[in-house]
Amino acid sequence: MVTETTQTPVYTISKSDKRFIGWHVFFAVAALTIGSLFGPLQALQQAGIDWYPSLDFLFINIPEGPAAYYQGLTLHGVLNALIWTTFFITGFTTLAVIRGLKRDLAIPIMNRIGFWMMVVGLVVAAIPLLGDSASVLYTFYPPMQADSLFYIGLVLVVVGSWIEGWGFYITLYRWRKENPEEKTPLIVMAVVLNMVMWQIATLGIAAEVLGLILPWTFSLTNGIDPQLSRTFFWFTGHPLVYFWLLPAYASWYTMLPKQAGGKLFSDSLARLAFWLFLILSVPLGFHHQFVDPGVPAGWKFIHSILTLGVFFPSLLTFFTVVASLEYAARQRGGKGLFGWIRALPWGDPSVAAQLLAGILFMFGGISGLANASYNVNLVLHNTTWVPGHFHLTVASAVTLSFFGISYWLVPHITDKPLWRPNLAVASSWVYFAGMLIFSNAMHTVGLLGAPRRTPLGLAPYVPDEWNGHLFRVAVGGAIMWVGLMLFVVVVAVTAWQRKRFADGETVDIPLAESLDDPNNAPAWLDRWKPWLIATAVLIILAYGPQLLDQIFGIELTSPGFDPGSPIPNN
Ligand code: HAS
Ligand code: CU1
Repeated sequence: MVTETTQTPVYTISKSDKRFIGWHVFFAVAALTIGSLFGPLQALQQAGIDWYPSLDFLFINIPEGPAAYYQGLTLHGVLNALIWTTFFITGFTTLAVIRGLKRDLAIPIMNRIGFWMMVVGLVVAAIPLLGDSASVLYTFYPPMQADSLFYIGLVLVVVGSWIEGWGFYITLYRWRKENPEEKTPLIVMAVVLNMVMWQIATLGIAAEVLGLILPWTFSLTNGIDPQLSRTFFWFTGHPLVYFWLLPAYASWYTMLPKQAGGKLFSDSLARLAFWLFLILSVPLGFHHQFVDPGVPAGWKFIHSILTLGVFFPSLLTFFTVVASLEYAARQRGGKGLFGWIRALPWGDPSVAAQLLAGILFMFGGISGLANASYNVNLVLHNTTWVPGHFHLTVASAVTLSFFGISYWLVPHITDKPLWRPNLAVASSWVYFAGMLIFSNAMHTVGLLGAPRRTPLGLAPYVPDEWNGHLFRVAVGGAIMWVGLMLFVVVVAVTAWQRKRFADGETVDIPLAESLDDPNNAPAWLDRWKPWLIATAVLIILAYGPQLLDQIFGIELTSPGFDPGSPIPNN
């Protein structure tokens, strides 16, 4: 909605769009709240304290013993890693596109259909999850087999996100037609590129679920090929992590510098980083399959090298974002080699959350480098090191950044001031402190050999030297939960309070200017076609031959297993 004033036209987002974005955030935060309940329960469980069965009244069916752990872990992974992220990202993308282009969505009904399809998918998947017939973890590796409804629900969530994506592409396409001379605003390029990458990436699980899993759960085939399923899964599973990360990067590049009181160091470098993510995010999936016997070593080597390649745009990001922050801090009077860090606006809840996210991500990046190194991976794969790594990435870089974004976004869409900003700052610090303890303990005990995806509190073989670390896992996990609940309370009270902004007062989306003029950025940084072609070519080269080999060698022989019982399903 554009309103003409005496000066320049001002763009305000319509009430109905604000409400629509609000629904995304509502479902995202609700999923995070429920999913995170299992976090401390699992962490305490590692130290031998089993409180999960006491939640019996909340669920349709809580099983006994280790099966209860797997139900909880699946709910934790699906709700936090898949639902919290996807709903928040599509909501944030909607706001970024509308506000970045200063234009309404081209076909609003399309985005609404996509969104409500995601909600239906969530409900459909929740039924078997709560009923303990889908305790297959968020990676749902066959031959573990869940109720068909679980997969159908996930398909609806993914297809819904595609439809929302199409709504964004059409909107951007129309804007480019209307504004042929202008460069796409960086924020819009970043979030739309992320949706395009996601759409290419999810072709993998589409093939896995529609081509292999659903025919198998409907008994149209006698068995499944676990190797091919895993290969399809990781075709999606790796870029999935960048689908989570890029919206956080979009905020670090295009908003955080302004919030910190400065400007983006380089618009061109930022664009380059995003294009590199488009071409490099997908063809790396075998770095999750270094120990898979069915993938030849040469392909693992190629994907290992490409993984080191995708490290590069994150290093670029490190450089550009920290340079922007330093510029801001020095504008604010910051001095010294590192002394400027104190001059950053740490009292702003949105800034504090994102700075703490970035600090934790430095450690997450380092553990990622260890994962990616083929021979080192053989030591840490399937140990608690890996969840240690991904709590520093998706549960820190991404989740804490989304806390930070929520601290201005919720006031923006509700027209209500943030409730208790000091508590909001505290939420991030508490979460940060818990994460430091938790992730350090998970990495360390992983190197000592502790397996991941295992209720160690019930295991008879735990050596004494693990116990101190497992205790730290429990303490860190419990502290993180307190921080997370503070976040939930702050945003919930903000949204539901009666108090509104006084007339004329508002919170706008904080869009940073750049030190270099975006209009001087080279034209090839604003063209989609060459980058899309490069993306397709690289994927075909890095995946094509091995994928064809596995498809032609398909063996639909494995029966399904219910993780709660050792007897095959059929
Ligand atoms: Fe990873 C496994 C390799 C990044 C998530 N990863 C996982 C799994 C998840 C995950 C969920 O190569 C487990 C999957 C499962 O269930 O089995 N990962 C990497 C590499 C990177 C990486 C090389 N991962 C991520 C991100 C994730 C994520 C991001 C989620 C969002 N990962 C692996 C590998 C495995 C793996 C193997 C398989 C392990 C196995 O064996 O199973 C890189 O992209 C990381 C690059 C990051 C950096 C850091 C840059 C730092 C920045 C901070 C700037 C600072 C600021 C603050 C802003 C180079 C940008 C300034 C503050 C001031 C105060 C000044
Ligand atoms: Cu990965």
